[in-house]
Amino acid sequence: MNSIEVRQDFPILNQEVNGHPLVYLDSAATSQKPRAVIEVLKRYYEADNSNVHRGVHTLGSRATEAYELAREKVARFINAPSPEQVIFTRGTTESLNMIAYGYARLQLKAGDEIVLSPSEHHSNLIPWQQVAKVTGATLKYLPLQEDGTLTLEDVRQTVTPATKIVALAHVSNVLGTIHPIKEIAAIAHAAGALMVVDGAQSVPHMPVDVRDLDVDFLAFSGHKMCGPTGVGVLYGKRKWLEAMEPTYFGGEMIDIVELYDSTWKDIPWKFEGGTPIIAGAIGLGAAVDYLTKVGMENIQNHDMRLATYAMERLSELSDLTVYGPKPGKTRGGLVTFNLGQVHAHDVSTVLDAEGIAVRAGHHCAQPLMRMLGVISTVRASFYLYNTEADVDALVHGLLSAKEFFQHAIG
Ligand code: C6P
Repeated sequence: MNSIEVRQDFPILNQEVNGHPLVYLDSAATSQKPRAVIEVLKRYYEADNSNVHRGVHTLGSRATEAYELAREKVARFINAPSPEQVIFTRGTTESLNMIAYGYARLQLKAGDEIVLSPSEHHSNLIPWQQVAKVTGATLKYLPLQEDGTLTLEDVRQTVTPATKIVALAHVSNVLGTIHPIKEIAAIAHAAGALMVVDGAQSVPHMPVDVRDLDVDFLAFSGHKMCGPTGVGVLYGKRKWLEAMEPTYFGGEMIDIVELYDSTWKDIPWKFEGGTPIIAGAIGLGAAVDYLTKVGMENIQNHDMRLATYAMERLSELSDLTVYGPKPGKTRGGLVTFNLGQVHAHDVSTVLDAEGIAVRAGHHCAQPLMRMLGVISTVRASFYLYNTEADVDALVHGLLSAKEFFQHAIG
């Protein structure tokens, strides 16, 4: 994979910001979109736009065919046993809430346990807090090692026969740690619990095979994997999806409606009430085609190589605290750090003046920030279109920030 060639597929990267060539290092927040995806969206709206599963006119059939084909592409991408196990949602947040609301809220009771890690994104934390509140179930947190990793021994100690759900991010959006989901799923299953995986930061960056990992549910977002905003995926094992209640009731998801009761369609349609995210799903199908063409293993190797290079280059800078796995240890394609006591927003503002886009803040992981003893961090995240030159630009920008805030760093 040649990231310099890949960059040509992303028109947005070819611009200057604040008088400097744009260096986009915020793909963990949202990725940029290749021309192939933009063109498919344009073509859809110019030629095929229509509602799906309703009219029998030609445009309606074309839109329905394209929408269902996108489902097949996504199913193949994660090696789901069937397309019916792929539900289009608005994103990871909605997918996780649907599991919590439509499955866990109805199945769990007082005395049951939900096991999480303290580094979860709020989207994989607050829905479980809500489930615990209404069912009387208990939240249990796995201990995190200093570098943000989990040990399987701790997982074995924490998961008990009372555990009904283990819900974890595959890759942390703050620390870049990659959790051993396959091994954790085996421990969860041995205890009779379900494995729910937040794949927001893994599915875009590495091959994810739901059958190999043997996960019960997987949630991810289209916009972080070259697809449009507003579309995401909920994958589930058939038996759990069949047991799960819809979250949204209305048009399209029904079988028979009577005055006092109604019945639902089969999966996946019972979960897609109302006009679904048609263009979004078709755009996500195009994104999956694009990523498959580049090769997910190539992308994974590329992102990890850039993170390793960034760790090396950042170690040249004094006054920088880098969080997560130590140099030489496996990490996903991102680095999170602070410059002395300077607020992350201030560092980010100086970087922006040099055309460098990073994310600053608590990254929707406030409990983790508290564990790290900070209120915010700066995060640079990499994707297939980033190059070593982008990392060099980041280091240059951080040197400028150091100079600018020398008085605060001391
Ligand atoms: N993290 C980040 O900058 P949505 O917003 O529904 O597409 O994804 C939510 C989400 C869930 N889990 C993880 C691990 C995530 O990283 C995210 C999104 C972005 O880190 C925006 S807060």
